[in-house]
Amino acid sequence: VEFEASKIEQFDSFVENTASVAIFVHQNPDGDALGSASCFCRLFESLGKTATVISPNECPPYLSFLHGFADFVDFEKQTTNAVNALDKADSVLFLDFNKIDRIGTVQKSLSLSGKNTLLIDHHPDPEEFAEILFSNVTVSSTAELTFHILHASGYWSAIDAVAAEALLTGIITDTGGFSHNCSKHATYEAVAALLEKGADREKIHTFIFQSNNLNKLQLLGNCIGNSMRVFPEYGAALMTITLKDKQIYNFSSGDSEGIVNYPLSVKGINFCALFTENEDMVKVSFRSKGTFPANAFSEKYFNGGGHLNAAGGRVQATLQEAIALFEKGLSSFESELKALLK
Ligand SMILES: [Mn+2]
Repeated sequence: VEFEASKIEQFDSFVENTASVAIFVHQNPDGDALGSASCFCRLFESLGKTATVISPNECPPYLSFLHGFADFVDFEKQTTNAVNALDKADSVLFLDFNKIDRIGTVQKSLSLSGKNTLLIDHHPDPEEFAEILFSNVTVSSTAELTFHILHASGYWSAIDAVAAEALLTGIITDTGGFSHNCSKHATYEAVAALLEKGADREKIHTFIFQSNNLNKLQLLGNCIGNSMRVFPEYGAALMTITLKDKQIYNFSSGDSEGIVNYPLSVKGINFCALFTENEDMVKVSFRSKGTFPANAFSEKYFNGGGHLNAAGGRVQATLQEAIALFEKGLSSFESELKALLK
């Protein structure tokens, strides 16, 4: 991953000119967003600067091993803290999202005038809401892109094992433990350099993939065993988590992480969706194999977007209406879906 020298100079002066930074991640932040945020937190602290990570909503407890997690500010629950941190900040860093509405209602409190702003992201077609934009869709994750920037910058020597571990967490989670979005050698160069810094891969693996609670495993069982509907003619499948399921399985945010991927393990299923029912809307996650554009499907029917093989969206409708919309979408993408079945 190459950068123009002037871009790296911009990054270096962003860090240098920062005394206090507010770091924003997207709603329902994942290991990539919070891993990248945690790395920057550590870096700014080690340089004697103040960093506050602000999440639009709750940070999932499975990531609580990340450095600084206890101090990450949940905008919904700690609005005053978040607004104070933003007021004090002379710089704002946006991580792992391409559209400003990914931070939800936080937008209303976000005044950027007089502040230095930087966006680092790997989603396609970013809006230009920051002065300095690092956007690259060929990398596995924002964490990997952050690595390449830091490695090219004057700050690589300031990265310690703690910061490296946070970045490795982002790479591991966004690739599903090195199963997707990781066919480029640059990803492994990043991994090698982070291991050399002392990042503990086994520890991350244990926290991310071997710290399940029983409810979560049983929710997965319900999704696959009871809720799954297969559409063999399209090579597609859907699963649901209803409000009632949330009660039964004592659902908390992050519990559905990874569930959407399971139908793709079946030969002949190339596209799948997980519908999560909420009081006011239905949230949908999509996964696909090969060339099928999960992002275009989500954009057209579910006000969403994302990557070719991993996308998300939402719709203000009942669960039944959302499923009907999915079926309508399948028939409109019939030729693309059937091409993959040959
Ligand atoms: Mn990401």
